[in-house]
Amino acid sequence: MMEELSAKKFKSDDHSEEMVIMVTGGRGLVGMGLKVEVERVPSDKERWIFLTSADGDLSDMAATRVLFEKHKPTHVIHLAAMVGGLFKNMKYKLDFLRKNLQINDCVLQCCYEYKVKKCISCLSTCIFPDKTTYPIDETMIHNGPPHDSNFGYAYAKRLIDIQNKAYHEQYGCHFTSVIPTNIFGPHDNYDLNDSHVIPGLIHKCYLAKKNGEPLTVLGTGNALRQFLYSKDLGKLLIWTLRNYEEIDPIILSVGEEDEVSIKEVARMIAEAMDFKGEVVHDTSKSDGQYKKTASNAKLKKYLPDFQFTPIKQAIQESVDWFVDNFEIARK
Ligand code: NAP
Ligand code: GFB
Repeated sequence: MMEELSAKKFKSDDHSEEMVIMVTGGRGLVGMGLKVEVERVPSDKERWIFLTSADGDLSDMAATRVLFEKHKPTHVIHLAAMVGGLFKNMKYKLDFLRKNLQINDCVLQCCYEYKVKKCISCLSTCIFPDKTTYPIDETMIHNGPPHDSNFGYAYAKRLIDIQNKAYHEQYGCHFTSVIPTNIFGPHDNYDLNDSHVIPGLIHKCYLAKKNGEPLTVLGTGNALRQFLYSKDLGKLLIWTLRNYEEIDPIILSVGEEDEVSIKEVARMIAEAMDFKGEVVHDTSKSDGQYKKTASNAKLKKYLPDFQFTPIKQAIQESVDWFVDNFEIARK
């Protein structure tokens, strides 16, 4: 079977037939941000399938093949992954490594076997070398070890870039990747211990307001991050699907000037929640990587006029979503 799949059979630019776009991890934070955008600007030529883990375990090759056989996607946006914030990454380094290696191997191999014309996977700016110069750009992924707090996740994600290159060079596959920064928005994971900082602080602030207690921010609050709203990422993923032809990855990030401290983010969340109580810092907890300032110059070259949602507005929308959907939110 491997022999039959020659490079010339992959025609990533042939959009004459209907595109069947299968999104793995379609019910997660990024998947739901993408879905909102797909529904806002539908195209007759595109049929979208948003998979959930209930549809099949993508760390299992047989189950993954069943999904590809059933849906016969022409395009795949691969979002499914074991995901978590700093503290979950610190606790489960081996699980992050193994689970994500397994999922990525199953999905990319099936994309090859089922002649998928284009696959877009999701890396993260936390996978870049810890000791580096700033700003980080797309050429620097493999230049040195990642921050120790999340090396399991980081190495599994780095290997997607290597897999994409190898599938391209050996079989001519058009598999590429995007590199978003720290993402937030509606449908996030609001778990109090394992989530990323924005959903974690939104949930804590909600409880602090309800119970008349202080809001506890973990760490010093001095760490710096570039945050990306899931709805903006949804728009950028559709652009990537329709327009981005490189195998090499592209960083999807707000500008370097839009980097904010965790302290500032906590303040914005408290304001959006109309929380008037005390904000305290538990400095016994880790700050993680101090910063991972990324350049969005490549993105800006392709899309000079792209407008990111202002962070205050995006945080307000995310807080409102959480308050309105408290009962059903993942937490
Ligand atoms: P998420 O909300 O946790 O969504 C990930 C989804 O993957 C989950 O909804 C889960 O499906 C699915 N999944 C996990 N294991 C699976 C398995 N074995 N089989 C099938 N499906 C499985 O995470 P996200 O934030 O949307 O992340 C999407 C992508 O963006 C990931 O590749 C992540 O690494 C990347 N990324 C995220 C961030 C961030 O800050 N969140 C930053 C950079 C990159 P169910 O919900 O149905 O169980
Ligand atoms: O979003 P986050 O967990 O991940 O943010 P990273 C961690 C930063 O927020 C640290 C501070 O500086 C924490 O000290 N922080 C303050 C909190 N309060 C909280 C809280 O209640 N919860 C959390 N989680 N943090 C992740 C990587 O790094 O970035 C992942 O570990 C992933 O692999 C993600 O790729 C994008 O930005 O530090």
